[in-house]
Amino acid sequence: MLLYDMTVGMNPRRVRIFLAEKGLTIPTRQVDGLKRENLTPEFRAINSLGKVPVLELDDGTLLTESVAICRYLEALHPEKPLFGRTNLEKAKVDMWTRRIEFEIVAPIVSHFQHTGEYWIGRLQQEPVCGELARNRAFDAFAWLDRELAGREFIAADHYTIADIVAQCGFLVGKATGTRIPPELKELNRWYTAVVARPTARA
Ligand SMILES: N[C@@H](CCC(=O)N[C@@H](CS)C(=O)NCC(=O)O)C(=O)O
Repeated sequence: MLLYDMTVGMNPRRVRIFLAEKGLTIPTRQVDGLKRENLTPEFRAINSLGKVPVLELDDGTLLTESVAICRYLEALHPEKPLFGRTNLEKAKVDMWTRRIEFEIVAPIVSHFQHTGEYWIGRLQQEPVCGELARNRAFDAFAWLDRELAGREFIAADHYTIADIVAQCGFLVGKATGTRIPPELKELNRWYTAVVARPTARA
């Protein structure tokens, strides 16, 4: 197996944290986004969308999408389940992972894409869309803060892929102008705990 990785990227970080939580290591190859290595014809032959992560299997199969890669690795290494244990827990982990992707991560990324220097010349930037995304992000942060009252983790009574997806999103927000407001006590309590895990810097 070979993992195409980008150290600063949010989505490859999900896979690295997932691997670290499982105690697994996979050979990696760095793709430099600043040098636009992800947009070369060679890399587009690996992922036509020009995005990382990509997991290349020993038979040459190419798997993209960070959560799909993690799900495949979970099937190979079920110990320390990060996608839920029971049928109901698995459904809840799915539910929360999707809620986090759409409600939390999407506006954080959209704000970054419409305002960040990295995206100049890569995407059409509209400052007003950045502002709307920022407002949407903060509304969603307040919603998640309310949801987390009395709960240690997002989807289950233990750490799951939903927490990983969320913490990687908030890390992007911290660097790009959608940091968690200090008054959101539950969300800050959860975030402080997940980023203190030994795997958070993977
Ligand atoms: N939905 C995909 C998103 C992949 C993605 O957007 N990757 C980013 C890194 S975080 C990327 O390759 N960005 C480079 C670019 O678009 O220039 C996933 O979950 O893997």
